[in-house]
Amino acid sequence: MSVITADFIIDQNRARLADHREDFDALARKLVRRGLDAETLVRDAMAFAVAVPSWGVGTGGTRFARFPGPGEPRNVFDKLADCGVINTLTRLTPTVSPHFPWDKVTDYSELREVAKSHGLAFDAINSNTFQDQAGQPLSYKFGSLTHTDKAVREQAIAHNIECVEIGRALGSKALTVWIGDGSNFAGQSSLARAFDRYLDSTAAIYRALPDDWRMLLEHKLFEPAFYSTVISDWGSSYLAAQRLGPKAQCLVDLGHHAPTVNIEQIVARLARFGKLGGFHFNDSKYGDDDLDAASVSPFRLYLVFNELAEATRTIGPSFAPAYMIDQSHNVTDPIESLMQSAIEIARARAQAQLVDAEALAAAQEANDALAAHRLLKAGFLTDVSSLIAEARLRAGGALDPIAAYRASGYRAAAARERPVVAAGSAGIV
Ligand code: RM4
Ligand code: MN
Ligand code: MN
Repeated sequence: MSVITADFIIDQNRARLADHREDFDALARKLVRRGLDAETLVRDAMAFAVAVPSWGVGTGGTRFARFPGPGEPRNVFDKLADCGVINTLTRLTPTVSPHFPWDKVTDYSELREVAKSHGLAFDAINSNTFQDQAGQPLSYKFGSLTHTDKAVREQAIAHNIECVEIGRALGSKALTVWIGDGSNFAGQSSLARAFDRYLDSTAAIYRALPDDWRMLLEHKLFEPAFYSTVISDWGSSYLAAQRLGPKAQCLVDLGHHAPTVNIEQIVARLARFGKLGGFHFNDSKYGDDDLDAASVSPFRLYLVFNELAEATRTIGPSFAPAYMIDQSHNVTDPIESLMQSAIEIARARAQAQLVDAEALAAAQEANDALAAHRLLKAGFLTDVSSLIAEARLRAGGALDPIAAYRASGYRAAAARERPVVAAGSAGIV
């Protein structure tokens, strides 16, 4: 498999270096006029990282079809190789968030070593009780952790506990629990009892969680259930996290809300009460929850990071939500999409650091709505491309990761080495 070397990246950067210097120097001068130090901001940008989802490097699909791309990963080892490319070029994604049983292997210390050889470690483990696996004794057709049958619930609990065990071997410190449980008909299931069963089942998983682990409860408005979803919103996940205890926190997947919901406000609330555990970054317009981050609403992503910057200022360094991407790539090369998304996430974060928090607070106190709005928007209106590119450059990454990736011929080499996966199957992820 073709490896993207440091020399290749240096070579790729050479032709872009003079333009980059000019842009970065101009931005640094502009920032000085605003009382900001570019050097500090670059160092701050270099400290940022976001995990990539192991499932994101394969081509996704819809309910209607899946159109596989060339050189798709055939197994978790291929996935790690692809994730390694993303981090090598962007220097933003040193961890991978795996999904089980999709990424199951027999030897997890080997998997950890292979990840390490690609410069990667593992972030939050995702359990999967929204599908039936071959040979599985009991079906999740009517639910998993909230199923009416205790035996099904126990099977789902056991799977989550197994995920924790795997996670320990992989060096992870968090378990993300998303379930598809819900109903398609009014009256099909008891809304009250289904939530009670969720509390009981998650309590059993919680008891098996190591002390230094977090359990991230992920809510989703709808799909695959279309009438009711057990953990449909942040209220439900907050109630459960509150009931479970300090190791349980809420995970905000940006795509899991109704189109007009004020997500940044949810972020502010959860952070304020110590229950903001992590993110799944992506974007959405209507019902699809897995479009590329910032491809539809970059301003919303910026507003989310503005709340995160505010929470960091008030709470301090102990505030450390897990940042992960969760996307499904149907029409792009997944490696390109994930690199682009990681860069857009880093951009929104860097922009949010430019807000003059004191002046903003003063304008808010004085009820000067327009001044407050202009102060808030100042970061979003600043082009920080060269700042985040400088952070990448200093970390050994590419000035233009997507151009470098295209020049590397990685996908063509992967296509030669990895036989085409059979077409025609549908699937959301
Ligand atoms: C769900 C949810 C979960 C992800 C699966 C694949 O919609 O976002 O986080 O694990 O998709
Ligand atoms: Mn998600
Ligand atoms: Mn989703």
